[in-house]
Amino acid sequence: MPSRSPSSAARATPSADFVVVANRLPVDRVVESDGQTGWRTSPGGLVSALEPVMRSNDGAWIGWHGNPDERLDAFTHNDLELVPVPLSAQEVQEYYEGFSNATLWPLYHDVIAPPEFHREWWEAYVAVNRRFADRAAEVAAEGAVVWVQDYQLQLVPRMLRESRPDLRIGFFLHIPFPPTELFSQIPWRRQLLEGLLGADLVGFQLPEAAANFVRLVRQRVGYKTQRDHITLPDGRQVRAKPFAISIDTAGFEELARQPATERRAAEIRENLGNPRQILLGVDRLDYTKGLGQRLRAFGELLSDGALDDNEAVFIQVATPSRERVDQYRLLRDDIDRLVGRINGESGHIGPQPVTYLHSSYPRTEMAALYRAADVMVVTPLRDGMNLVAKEFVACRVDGAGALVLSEFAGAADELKQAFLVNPYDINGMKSGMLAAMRSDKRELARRMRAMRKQVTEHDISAWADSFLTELRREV
Ligand code: ADQ
Repeated sequence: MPSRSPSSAARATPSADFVVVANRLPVDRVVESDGQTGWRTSPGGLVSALEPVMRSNDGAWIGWHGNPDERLDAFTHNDLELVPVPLSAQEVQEYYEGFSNATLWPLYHDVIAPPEFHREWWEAYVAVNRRFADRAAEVAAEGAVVWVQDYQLQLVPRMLRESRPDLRIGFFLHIPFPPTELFSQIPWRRQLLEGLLGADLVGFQLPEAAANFVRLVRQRVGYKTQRDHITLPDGRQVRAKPFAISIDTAGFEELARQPATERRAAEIRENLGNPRQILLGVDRLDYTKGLGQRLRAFGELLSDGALDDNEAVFIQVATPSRERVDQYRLLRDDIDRLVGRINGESGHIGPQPVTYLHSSYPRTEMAALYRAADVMVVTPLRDGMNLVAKEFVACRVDGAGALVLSEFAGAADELKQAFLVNPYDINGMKSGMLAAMRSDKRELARRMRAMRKQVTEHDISAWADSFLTELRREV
């Protein structure tokens, strides 16, 4: 249920033993039917994973509330202490859209798009990181655990340690951490490394990312390193380790098992004209996700005649994101054109080969889509993890369905029984999709069983527990 406007629950700055610091608060503003504004918890695994830890530890969550040029007091929502950090419209442009999403994001994703370097953006990034660190310093109780999230806040650990050496500070990077050759392009590379070194534990999705970080620290900062340990000149130890993020597996399974979900999945298939094969893609509209390559491969399977017109359809859900960043606007036009071309060339009357959807869906609809699909196609050019792949597997309570997965998604490390493809190799993707469509049921069930075991044993609460246990461990 949305809670009433923040003022009704506004309170003095809390004092918390467990503090999460993230770019966004885990709530979205909603306007109710009576015109009043309130808050609704945003969907997403991170908040549900951290909620129990927050409740049992007097937790607080620090983050931007999503509206520029507005100051808000701390407030509670569903018993969670939320501490808003204000951002001006110019800061949103320079710190968030600029340095975070047009410098760091492309650079950390293999420079798929060229990163832009602007000194004003960097200055805004420093100023905003300072504001988050100052707020965390006010909110954290003596000896508290503070967990800083993601690439927007890499300077916070050091800033916070300088003012609050009593704290235990963890940092987790949700996106890839690049190899030294790419990271070294950043004019402010040393400051970023030193920012992260303010933490006791720096977590990454994959072992290679942790190794990249340790190597960079040795080369660029000159500190002593031994495997995943870094020793600072004052003797303090920093650990860099992998923690592959996951999903609320049981929650997705439960949704997928509901009769209403099964009915909806059947209805989706029927609306598409009962094709033999439904292929599905679900992504934020982002150039890292490899949407163009994937659709091109599918289009060629149709135009080559490898697939009959009525044999297979592709549902691509692509939620627009970061629409004020130029590269995202260009991508949207490209994909619109590509979908139009594939559908235009199909030359038959009836359901179109590609159903292209921009909407955001509730979890129940996502579960129905995952259950309706025969082949889930997840082909990012680079992805820290990719939760969609894991959600699909969790929803296949029927043991059916095939996953085509890019080697360059973090999830490929765990979901080894997927049909693994190189998204830059269009012929390889065509063969991967065909193999997934043509495999017999027993082969698919064998693969799915192994993948389901992986996501069941490694869910999001196991991820949060292992990070926090490692963070609290004395070294
Ligand atoms: P993202 O790049 O956003 O995350 P991903 O891991 O796939 O990518 O998560 C997307 C989430 O949004 C999924 O939970 C999915 O269900 C949901 N979603 C997508 N489209 C939707 C729609 N139309 N309607 C409703 N929900 C939708 C970043 C990194 C990833 C990393 C995660 C977590 O880029 O590599 O896995 O953080 O660390």
